[in-house]
Amino acid sequence: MEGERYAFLVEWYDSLAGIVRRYNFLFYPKDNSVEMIDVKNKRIFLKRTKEESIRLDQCYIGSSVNLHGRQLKFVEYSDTFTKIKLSMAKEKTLAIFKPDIMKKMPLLLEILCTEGFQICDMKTVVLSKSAAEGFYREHSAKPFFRTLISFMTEGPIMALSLLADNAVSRWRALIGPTNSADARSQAPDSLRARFGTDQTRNACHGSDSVASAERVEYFFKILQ
Ligand code: IDP
Ligand code: MG
Repeated sequence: MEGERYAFLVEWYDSLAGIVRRYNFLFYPKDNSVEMIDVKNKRIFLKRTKEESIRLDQCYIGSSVNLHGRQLKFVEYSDTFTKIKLSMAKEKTLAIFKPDIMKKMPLLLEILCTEGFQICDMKTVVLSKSAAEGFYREHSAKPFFRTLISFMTEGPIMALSLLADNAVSRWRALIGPTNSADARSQAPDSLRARFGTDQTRNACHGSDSVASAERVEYFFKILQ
């Protein structure tokens, strides 16, 4: 029997050509082999080869793996089998402790660990006005935008890249509803219920999807 095969869509930034190349990345646990097919021209890019350096637990949405000098970014599952089998698998999300709760840092870090989140990266920054506006650009037309920007720039924030099974939805569940008052009535144990004040001063940020979790790069690569 051939055994299981896991399929992912991966991206590699080809710096020479200046374009992002996309591949179907196939992993066969039985003999720890990898095969890669170019999504665009459907040609085999890497014929099935045993790759000692690749393990299944490194293959999850949001992860980056180095294969023969190429940094491959795992973007999506490419078949239903893989999605169902691994959807409880590890994900990364972006969490932010906003200026209103920076003084509670020791307690917050303890909660993160107790809840089973692994901290992959953390960074304290004071956001400039333009950095905060860039981060929240999809809200630029909202009536609360100016209040939000002045809140997010009033003092340091802590950005964290968190890893856990289903990290995106688990972190959103732990922080609770956007409005701290709603959080107190609907999710009294949530972080926004415990530490937030109102609709704006709500203690934490959490990415709402795997795609937006990639903004983690905004903090760890782009912002100094
Ligand atoms: P989220 O942080 O729960 O994803 P979003 O709707 O994406 O909520 O809004 C981003 C941030 O903008 C919120 O966390 C909060 O600080 C602020 N905000 C959202 N809605 C309101 C509002 O109606 N009034 C004031 N501030 C708001
Ligand atoms: Mg949001």
